[in-house]
Amino acid sequence: METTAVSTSAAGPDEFDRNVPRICGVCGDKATGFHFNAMTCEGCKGFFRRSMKRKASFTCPFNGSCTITKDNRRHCQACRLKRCVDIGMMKEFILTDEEVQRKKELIMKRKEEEALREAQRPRLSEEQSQVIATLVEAHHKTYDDSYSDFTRFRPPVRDGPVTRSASRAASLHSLSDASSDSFSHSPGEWAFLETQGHSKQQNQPTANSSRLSMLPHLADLVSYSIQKVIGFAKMIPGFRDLTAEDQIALLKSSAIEVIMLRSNQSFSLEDMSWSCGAPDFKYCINDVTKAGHTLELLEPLVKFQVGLKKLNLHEEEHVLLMAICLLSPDRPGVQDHARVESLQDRMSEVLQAYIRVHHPGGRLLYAKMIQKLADLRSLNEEHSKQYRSLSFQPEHSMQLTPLVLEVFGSEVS
Ligand code: VDX
Repeated sequence: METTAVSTSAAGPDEFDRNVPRICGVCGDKATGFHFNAMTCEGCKGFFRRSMKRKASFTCPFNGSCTITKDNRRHCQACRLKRCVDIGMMKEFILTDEEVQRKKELIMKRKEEEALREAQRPRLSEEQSQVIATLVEAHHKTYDDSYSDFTRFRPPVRDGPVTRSASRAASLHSLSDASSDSFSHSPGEWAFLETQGHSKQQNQPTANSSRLSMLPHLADLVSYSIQKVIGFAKMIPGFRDLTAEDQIALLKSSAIEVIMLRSNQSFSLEDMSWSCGAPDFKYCINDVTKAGHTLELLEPLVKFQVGLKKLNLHEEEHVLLMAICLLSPDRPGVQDHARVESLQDRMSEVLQAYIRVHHPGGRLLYAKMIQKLADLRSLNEEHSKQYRSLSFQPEHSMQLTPLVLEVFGSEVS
């Protein structure tokens, strides 16, 4: 016998979309789907199939017009079957035993394939997941999104435009004459700041601008951040097992990089600045020049922040990147290079596995993140240069904190 092999009981994709009440069209019981072309319950589905297979013929003991309900559906087979046909059930939709068998096999095969796919899906090992959980927790414990501690820093002071002397104060060339605004000297690379539109008066070093009005606040922010970075580092699996000397070498050389990385969390693409809650704690490039830094650092620093922000890192990736940065074996002063390298390698593997498993479309992400580490090296280099000029000037270095002086200082322990 030729029967159409159509899936009747398995729900087709559109079956649940069809706006049909899930009530059996034969008896009114709860329906389980379309069976042999009509929405029915399991009972009426079975009844129809059995009746067709047996080629049964029933006669109604009453007058051939019984109303079939859930409770009386067994009473009159003739009217129940008539109702089946009336609502569209068709024997052509019944599968032969062979077809039933083939269909079962097909379902089994699909299930097995799915199980295989599931088993082959790349996964993070228990240990790798643990590393991530530890780092995320470490970061939460050391990065306060409310920035409420910032009120304890020396307050930010934003007055007047940056004058030539303020910029020059930060540069090595002006060591001996940080506050004399002499035009007869070589103008230097910052001369463009005063080419047009600046009145003589604006170019006069005001007490505040030559004093770098933002330095106290930003020095405190950075000092506070160094403490947090140290706290984070201590929670990186394996970090505490390094010698104290290596821990210090890693922290001293990477602190500014990790600060630049973590600060991305407060960086906003909309206003191209770091926004830390209160309006007072929003830092733009101009504010940082008032802490003695120049565009030679700040322009690439902001570019870096923009690029990093656009990677849209998951928090897991963000914390792994900070850990990888901190665990760079090639930092000056590191003794046990091999040990640091193996810790870093472990983090890199976790990061790559994480991206593979959890970051859709992250095929190139790892490479882009590693490029960010390279960018950080050159930002570090430029910061060190500018920090040196700053720290050579007692009137500015006195505004720093002991921790900043120690960490950014050139002394070796
Ligand atoms: O995200 O040479 C994070 C916590 C918050 C805020 C924050 C922002 C970082 C910024 C914005 C954090 C201001 C200018 C900073 C920049 C990172 C580096 C840069 C501090 C710190 C300065 C070039 C650093 C100068 C330091 C010094 C004056 C000592 O932790």
